[in-house]
Amino acid sequence: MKLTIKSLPSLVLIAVMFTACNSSGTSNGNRGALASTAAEKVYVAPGEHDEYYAFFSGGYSGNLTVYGLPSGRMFKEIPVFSQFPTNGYGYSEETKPMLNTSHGFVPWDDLHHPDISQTNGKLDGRWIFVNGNNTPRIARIDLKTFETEEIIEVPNSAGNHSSSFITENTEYVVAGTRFSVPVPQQDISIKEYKGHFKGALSFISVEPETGRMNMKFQVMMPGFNYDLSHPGRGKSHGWFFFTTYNTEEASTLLEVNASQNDKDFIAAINWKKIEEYVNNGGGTKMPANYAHNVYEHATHGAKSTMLKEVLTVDPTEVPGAVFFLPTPKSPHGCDVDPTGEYIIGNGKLSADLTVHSFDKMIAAIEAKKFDGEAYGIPVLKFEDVLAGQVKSGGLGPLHTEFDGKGNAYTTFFISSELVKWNVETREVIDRQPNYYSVGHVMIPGGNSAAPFGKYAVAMNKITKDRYLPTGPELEHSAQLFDISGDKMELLLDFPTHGEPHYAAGIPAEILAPKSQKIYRLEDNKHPFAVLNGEDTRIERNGNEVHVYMSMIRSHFTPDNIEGIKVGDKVYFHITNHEQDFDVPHGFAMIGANNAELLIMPGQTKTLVWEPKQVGVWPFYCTDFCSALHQEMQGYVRVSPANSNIEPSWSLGE
Ligand code: K7E
Ligand code: CUA
Repeated sequence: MKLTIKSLPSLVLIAVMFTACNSSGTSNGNRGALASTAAEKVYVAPGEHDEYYAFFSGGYSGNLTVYGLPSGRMFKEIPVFSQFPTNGYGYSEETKPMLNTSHGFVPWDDLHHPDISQTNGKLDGRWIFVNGNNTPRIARIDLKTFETEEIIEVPNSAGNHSSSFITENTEYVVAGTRFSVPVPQQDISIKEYKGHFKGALSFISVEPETGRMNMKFQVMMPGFNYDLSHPGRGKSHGWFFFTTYNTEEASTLLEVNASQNDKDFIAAINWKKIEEYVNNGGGTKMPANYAHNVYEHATHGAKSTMLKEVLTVDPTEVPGAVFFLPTPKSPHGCDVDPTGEYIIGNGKLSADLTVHSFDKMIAAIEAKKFDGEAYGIPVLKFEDVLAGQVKSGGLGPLHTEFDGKGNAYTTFFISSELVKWNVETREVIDRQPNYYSVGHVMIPGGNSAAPFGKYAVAMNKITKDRYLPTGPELEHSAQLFDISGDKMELLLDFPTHGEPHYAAGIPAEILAPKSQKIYRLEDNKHPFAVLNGEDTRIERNGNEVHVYMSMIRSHFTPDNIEGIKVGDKVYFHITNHEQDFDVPHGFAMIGANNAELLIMPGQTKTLVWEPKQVGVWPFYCTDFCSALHQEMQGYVRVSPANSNIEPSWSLGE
């Protein structure tokens, strides 16, 4: 079927009708979920552990959620770009700097693509990188502590979507702009978009020991939309591939105007070549303003630094570094197979999948077989780089993942299905319906040279009748498939939180043994920590009051505080003296305008409270920590602003 813009709405309608009336359990997939073998395959007996961790992006929740596979049980939500009252992230004084940006404090984002660090193309399980789309940021989460350790803002970027994918030795985490913008930002008419806006592709280096990120360089590309990206690997290591759409450079009604060209491009970037160029002094430093926020486990606190300069590279100045591969038709996913030979472009408006060959691309470049240029960047000929097409018979292809056994799995949003095909022969092997309208699919290690091809998880956009109704909105649904055989078998539906776009999975045996149990008190370098009895105190400095407090089962030291006045700004610096796994304490203060705190064993955290009313006000522990948890409480006496009562504290008097 030829897909035109005019026919698209009716296709969407047909697809919706198809999926909506296909819910009566008549398909293979649905029966599979009811079969007892499927139940056995996902049953993790009480006390047993799952085989894989799966990290799901939270989309507009701004956070990352952690699940077990195959059970589909949710283990944790890791706050990244969003304030999280559950543990005080983004509310405590220590973590507020993590959410600082050039736009000020931005306590949420739209998180799409987790990617786990790699060594030699294999998952090493040290860190997971994620992108914030809205206020362009990349975050690094430590997989020993499951805490966000670092966030770097991406200047000259907007809708940071072709992010945050890493190279095979985690040399770089790469972030591409979805929306092109004026660079530097300026006050010009939107009608001047064409030719005047730029698309920045950022290469953020990762320090091998610590994981620290540094904005190494930005390639300033033409003003297209850069949608997704993946690294080369194996023989294509050193290259990075980005899908583009809106090569028309339309600035209004993109739904129509950005769908005019029969082909858009995959941009192939030889980052090794550009790295060499900048290491030899190439590139142009330009003024910029972007935040770099780093959390230190030693001090249990974050610092935000504003950076003022970024190194930009004009791709036409580095011959042989950037090429365009014509790809039909507004491609979304850009996926590289585990061998590094095939680059798959999924044209959202094309029924066929485009499979490019890395070898053919190199041969065409060496033979200088170009088909013109775009803004000085050579365009290769479609036929010269094409390995072949998958006549999929599906509609609206989005994303592809690999099982490491020569098969690819592509999601189709419109026809709502997962299609398995052979990477070499490009023949379709199997197709299974999704309920409904699938976005990404994830196979643990699927974006690496060595995937674990046992399970695939489809992440669906529409849940509809799959769960009990919960008002107008339902949580999105994930579907777990067993992909160990020729045919995929649907095993399980489970709800996910926020809007998962991509996910990343890793065998539990890689992460679990390294998981940190406590923070050692003797390593606590927090400047306001209370490490022994003498440190407990209250200091007044004008209307700022610092309370140095500790907690252990089942009391606070101190538990009674006097001499606080209306109009004071009270900083509770609280150190958890427990050294036992899984024994946090909470701290909640009546009338606090921020959050409570959840403080891990050995950690110090600070909550600010500004009392507004005279009286005696209680605080308490929010985490049921012992049989005497309900006794874990205290009082603060608040006197009038003009009172002379000196600060004092007590315990057990
Ligand atoms: Cu297709 Cu942001 Cu990767 Cu959503 S994206 S589905
Ligand atoms: Cu400490 Cu409850």
